[in-house]
Amino acid sequence: MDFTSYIKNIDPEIADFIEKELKRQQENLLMIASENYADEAILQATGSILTNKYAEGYPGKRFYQGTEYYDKIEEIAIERAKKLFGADHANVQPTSGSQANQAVYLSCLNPGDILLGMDLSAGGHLTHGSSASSSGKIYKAYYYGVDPQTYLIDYEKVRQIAKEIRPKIIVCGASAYPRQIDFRKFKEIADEVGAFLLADIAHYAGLIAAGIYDSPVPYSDFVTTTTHKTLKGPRSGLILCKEQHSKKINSAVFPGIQGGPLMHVIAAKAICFKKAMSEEFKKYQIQVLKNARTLADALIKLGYKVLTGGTDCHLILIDLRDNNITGKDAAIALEKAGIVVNKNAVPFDTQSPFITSGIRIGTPAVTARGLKENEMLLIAEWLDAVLKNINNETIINDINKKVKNLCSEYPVYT
Ligand code: DSN
Repeated sequence: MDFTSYIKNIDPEIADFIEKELKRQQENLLMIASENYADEAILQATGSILTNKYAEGYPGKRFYQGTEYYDKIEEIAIERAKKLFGADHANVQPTSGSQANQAVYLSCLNPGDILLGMDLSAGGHLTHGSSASSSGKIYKAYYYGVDPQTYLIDYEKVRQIAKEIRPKIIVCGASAYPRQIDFRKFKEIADEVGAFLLADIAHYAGLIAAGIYDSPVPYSDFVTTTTHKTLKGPRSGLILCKEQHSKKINSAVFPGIQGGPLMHVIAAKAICFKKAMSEEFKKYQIQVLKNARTLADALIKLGYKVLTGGTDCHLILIDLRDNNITGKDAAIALEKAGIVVNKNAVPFDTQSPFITSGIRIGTPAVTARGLKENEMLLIAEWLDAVLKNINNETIINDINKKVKNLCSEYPVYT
């Protein structure tokens, strides 16, 4: 696929970096759990002439003339999102998961209201009330975590905290939690304390769309997601909600926190939702899960501490404290070998977020390029060899050659 022919003539410097990045994506095993390869049709829509126009407002009620086709595109995206997830209402304008969450808070909270979210260090997200984020600055945030023995969410503890602090909203969903979240239980707890329930499914959306991870849609007031992780669409966000919240959600997104919607990205989201309804997408998600489970089992056999003993989704978390390696050193060594993961805090981590004691590994992107269980066993061996020899250049270079060979057998963006 041609990504740079026009750019080269105008800005060879940027074209060169795009070409280099393309090569990086082709020649490495991308195993950051939140990343994926967007299909060519998605890339074409995001690079299309739809970027040229303002369309503030919503279909049928815009602030600019000339939006006839934009209305159609946004209507299609909305209908597909509703159908895909079985939701009453969809707002397809948020430009990211973070903005989707901000809009939900704006729609139903006042500054100083109480929010209960999952602790960042236990696997939650910055926008679930972290003091570094506006969600923790504007609202009064409290946190629940995981059980220190099982690393699973302790729902009784969540209930206890909720009863003590009486939140106006409970946020469930995570960036680094490998197990099924019991959304029904969260709903029970939210009802007991009269709180709204927001489920942030940014990581799990693709698996949910495919029906292999339980959906929070029936239980939640609001569901937010990104569209570029397991969902394999463009870099963007989405809000789903119950009908009674639809008006407030729309005005919280625009004019609440955003101006003109990125209509080229909304077109790409429409394509993404269409693809996510296909049998092929379901097969892909099943393979993502099989691959993550195969990798987890293989790493456990090799002696690694895979938190919770496995996974119900596309990601696994490894606690490296027993291996005497920090997450940072592990991620740097693995990248040299061509296996790109991210350092990740593990629950109750004693290292700083820049160092961490763990790594997070995801299978969406490697599955998208066609890798299956046998390749996961190879990757587990290579991970082990690198982590046991993080300062041995010869071994790391040798693994890198093997990684490049494997990637050439499963090409992307040819
Ligand atoms: N940055 C995303 C992730 O890696 O999980 C969350 O926003």
